Amino acid sequence: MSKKPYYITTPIYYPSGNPHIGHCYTTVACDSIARYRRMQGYDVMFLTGTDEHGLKIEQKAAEAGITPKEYVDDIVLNFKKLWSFMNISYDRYIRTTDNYHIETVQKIFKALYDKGYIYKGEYTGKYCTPCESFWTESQLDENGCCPECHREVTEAKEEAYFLKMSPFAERIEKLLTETDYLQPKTRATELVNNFIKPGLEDLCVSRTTFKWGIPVTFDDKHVVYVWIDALSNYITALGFWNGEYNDYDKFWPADVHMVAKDIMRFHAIIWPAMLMALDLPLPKHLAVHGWITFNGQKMSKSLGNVVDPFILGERYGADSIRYHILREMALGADSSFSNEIMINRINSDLANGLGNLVSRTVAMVGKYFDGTLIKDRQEGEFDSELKEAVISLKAKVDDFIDKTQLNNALAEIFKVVSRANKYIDETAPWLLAKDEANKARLATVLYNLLEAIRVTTSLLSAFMPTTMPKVWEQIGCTGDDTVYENADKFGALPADVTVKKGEILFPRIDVDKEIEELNAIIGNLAEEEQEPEIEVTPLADEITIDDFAKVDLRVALVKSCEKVKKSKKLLCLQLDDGMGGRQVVSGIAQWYAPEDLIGKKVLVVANLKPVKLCGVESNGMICAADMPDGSCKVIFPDMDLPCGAKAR
Ligand code: ME8
Repeated sequence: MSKKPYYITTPIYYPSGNPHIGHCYTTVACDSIARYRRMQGYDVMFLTGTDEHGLKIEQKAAEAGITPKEYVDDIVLNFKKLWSFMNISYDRYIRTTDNYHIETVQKIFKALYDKGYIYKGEYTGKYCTPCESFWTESQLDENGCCPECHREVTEAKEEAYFLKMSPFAERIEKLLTETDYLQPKTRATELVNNFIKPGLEDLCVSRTTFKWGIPVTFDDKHVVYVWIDALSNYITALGFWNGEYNDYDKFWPADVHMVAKDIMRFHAIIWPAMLMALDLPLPKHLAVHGWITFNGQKMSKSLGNVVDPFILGERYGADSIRYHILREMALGADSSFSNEIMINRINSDLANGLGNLVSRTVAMVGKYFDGTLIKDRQEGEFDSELKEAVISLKAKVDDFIDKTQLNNALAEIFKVVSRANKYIDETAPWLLAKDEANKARLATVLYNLLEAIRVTTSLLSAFMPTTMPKVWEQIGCTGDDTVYENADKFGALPADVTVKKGEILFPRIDVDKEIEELNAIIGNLAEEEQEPEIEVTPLADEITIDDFAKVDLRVALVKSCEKVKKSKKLLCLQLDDGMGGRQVVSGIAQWYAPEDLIGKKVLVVANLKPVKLCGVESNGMICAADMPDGSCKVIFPDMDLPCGAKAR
C-alpha cells in the first residue's frame, strides 16, 4: 500500500546574518512533526531553505566587499551546519538563488501578468530596509517608525508592478474565518480587521531601486519583490513548472506551513491570493507561533540580541535545547528565553525526570536480576494505573501533534515519566528485594517501568532524536519494540529482557556555576538578562494572615481574549477557572495582544467584587507586576498548575 503524502515547510530564512534560537524553534518544531508523521507511516516531504535576494543582502555584501552570492553562500553553510548539529531531518533544502527556482518565479510572475492580475503603476510609501517591507502611514508605530523593528522608514517612490488583491478579498476572508486554515484561529480577527475590512490594497510586487533579485523577464529594470520570490518556494521546490523535481502532484497542497507571527500576513493573505490568481489549491494549514523573546523583544538579527544555538547545544546537547524550546512555546503566545529557565528545565525534566527514571530502572534490573529479568510475574497495587497512563498516551500525543501543540504533547509525555517515577516510590523495589519470595513481584514492577520508558521514549524520539536510541540500548529494545505501532501497547519488550547500563543521558547541571560561565561567554547578552534594577516601592501597611486569607487567588487558563471596543487599554479575557469559567477585564492592552495571552495560565483575584469597565463586566483581576518603565508584566504561573488551584 502506498504511503499517504505529508508536506510540511518552515519559512525560508534570510541569510543576512547567522541563525539564532528563534530560527531553531520553527525548524525544530517542523522537524519533530515531520519525524512524528514518518513514525505514523506518512511519506513526508519536509522542506526548509534560504531566501537569498533583496536589498538588505545586497547592502551587507557591499559592506563586506563581496558579491551577494558570495555573501549568502557563506551564511547558508552556517544554516546547514546548524541544522545538521540540531539533527534536522529535512528532505529538501531550497535556495532562492537556485536556477530552477529563479526560472519558475519568472514564469509565475509572467503568468500573473498575462492573466491581468499584475499591472504596472507607481509606488509611493514608507519603506523599512532591514525588514524589506513597505508600510502604509497607519501601520507605522507611534514614532512613525517600522512597526516590526521600530527603526526609521524612508519615503520611497518608484515605478512598479502591482498584484491586484481585491478580487480575492472575499475568498481570503472566508478562508481565515470559516475554515481551519489559520492556527490558532484567534489570529484571524486581527488580520481581517487590520487588512481585509479596510479594503485589501494592491500589493507592490517589483522593485527598481536595487539589482539583487529575480529580474522580471519582460521589463528588465525591475526585479521581483522578495516576498513573491520567497513564497513561491513552497511550490517551486516540488517541481512546479520546472524540471528539477517531480513532486508537485504528490505533495501539493501542503499540509502545514509553519511560521512565526511576524510573517503571518504574507502567508495568510498574500500567498493565498497568489495561489488563487494561479488557480492552484491552497495549503491546508498555516500554523502561526509566537516569538522567542529576549528582554521582551523579538530575538532577531537586526536587533542584535541573538543567542547562539551552537554555544548552548555544545554545552547541553542538541536534544536538550530542542526539548526546552519546544516545551516553552505555547502555540500562539510568545515565549521569553532565559538561560536560567532552560537549565532548570533540563535539570528537572530531563536529568531528574527522564534520566533518573532510566538510570534507576536499569540499575535495579542490574542489581536485583543481574541484568536479565525473570519471566515470573505477580501483578500488584498501582500497576493498572501506570499501565493505563502509558497505554492512553499515544492518542493524546497524536491529538496534540494534529493541533501543532508540541508543548502540550511534551507535557503529556512527561506526565507519564513523572507517573513512572512515582510508581518507583509507591512500589519501593528496594524493599521487595529484601525477600526472595517477592522476586516475581519485583520483576513485574521493573518490567512495568521498562515498558513505561519504552513507550514514552518511542514517542519522544520525534522530539529528541539523538538521545532516545541511547535509552533503547539501555532498556534492551531490539528494534521493533520501539516502533510507533507498539506505543499504545503494554508488553512489547520480551518478558526476560536484558538491560545494559549506559552513559548518563542528561547530566545534572550546576545552575549557579553554569550561569556564571554562560555570562562570561555570552557577555553582555546574559548581563542584559539580569533583573532590571528597579526603585522598589515602599511596603504597604502590615496585614495579618487572616487579612491575606480573604484574598482568593486562583490559577486560570486564558481560553479566549479580545480587545474591549472603544478602549485602548482594556482586554476582555474568558478564563477557565476550574469553576465553570469567568470573564475578566484587564487594563493591559498596551502591553499585550490577545494572542500573547491565549493558551497561557494566569493568576486571578477570584473573589473581587464584580465591576463594569467600559460597560463590560469584570469578575476578578489578573495579577501582574509593575515595571520600572511604567508598563506591566502579567504573572504567568507554571502551565502544569491545574485550573482552579488556589494560590497562597
Ligand atoms: O521572514 N522567535 O525570514 P527570517 C521565533 N525570509 N521564531 C523566529 C524568531 C524568534 N525570535 N526569529 C525568527 C523571513 N523566527 C522570510 C521568510 S518564507 C516564504 C520567507 C523564525 O529569516 C520564524 O519562523 O526573518 C519566523 O517566521 C522566521 O524565522 C523568519 O525568518
